[in-house]
Amino acid sequence: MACRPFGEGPCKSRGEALTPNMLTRTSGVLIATLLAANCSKTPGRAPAASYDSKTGKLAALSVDSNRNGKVDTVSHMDGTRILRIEVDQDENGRIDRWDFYGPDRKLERVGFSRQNDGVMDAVAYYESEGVLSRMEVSTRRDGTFDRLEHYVDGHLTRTAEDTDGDGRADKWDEYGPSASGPENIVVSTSFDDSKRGKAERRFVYGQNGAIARIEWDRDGDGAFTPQVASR
Ligand SMILES: [Ca+2]
Ligand SMILES: [Ca+2]
Ligand SMILES: [Ca+2]
Ligand SMILES: [Ca+2]
Repeated sequence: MACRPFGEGPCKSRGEALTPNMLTRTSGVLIATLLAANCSKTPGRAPAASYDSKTGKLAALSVDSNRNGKVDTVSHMDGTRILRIEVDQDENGRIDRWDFYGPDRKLERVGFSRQNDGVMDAVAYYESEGVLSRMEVSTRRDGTFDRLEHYVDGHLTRTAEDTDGDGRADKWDEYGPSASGPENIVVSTSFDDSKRGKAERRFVYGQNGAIARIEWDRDGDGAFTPQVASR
């Protein structure tokens, strides 16, 4: 599936994102499973291998990782190199997760089907082993990724969203530390109401989540000024 990125704009939502647990779960367990299954001496439990008819190289390994007689994990291979691992964890016949590996054999990104229907609607990118740096979400589940989430040290820091599907971000949320818990909370939301390519209106929130003030950048210089109350 191709990711169609969109312009992010100057600022930076709130996500029904995947759980942190889900996000940081890398495929180490899977690889271990594959290797273990590969080395298994038990008849009937070895992974089924298929080979490229032209090159003769290993092309795929099908594994029944929980040994219930049903294949739940398919590793697509180029010989000994893993290209992609597809997992159908609940064994409903539709893939829940795709692990993509780069040429350096490192996990590059993980695709998720958040509704578990075989449609990849979120893709997580990792900067190093298991550390989430970015998430792309297709909120309409149509193959277009219209929401970006940025993470620092596993914490959501900002998002950009294309709410009207024109290919450009028009809504940004900034996140900051919470006084009451480890997860960041949204501190401001900016809107590009006039579709000029940068935010012009901004809600700034207090720690209780309520709007503390409204700010404007009507001239587009990047500097926001508080709305003056009219009377
Ligand atoms: Ca199984
Ligand atoms: Ca499934
Ligand atoms: Ca837009
Ligand atoms: Ca301004």
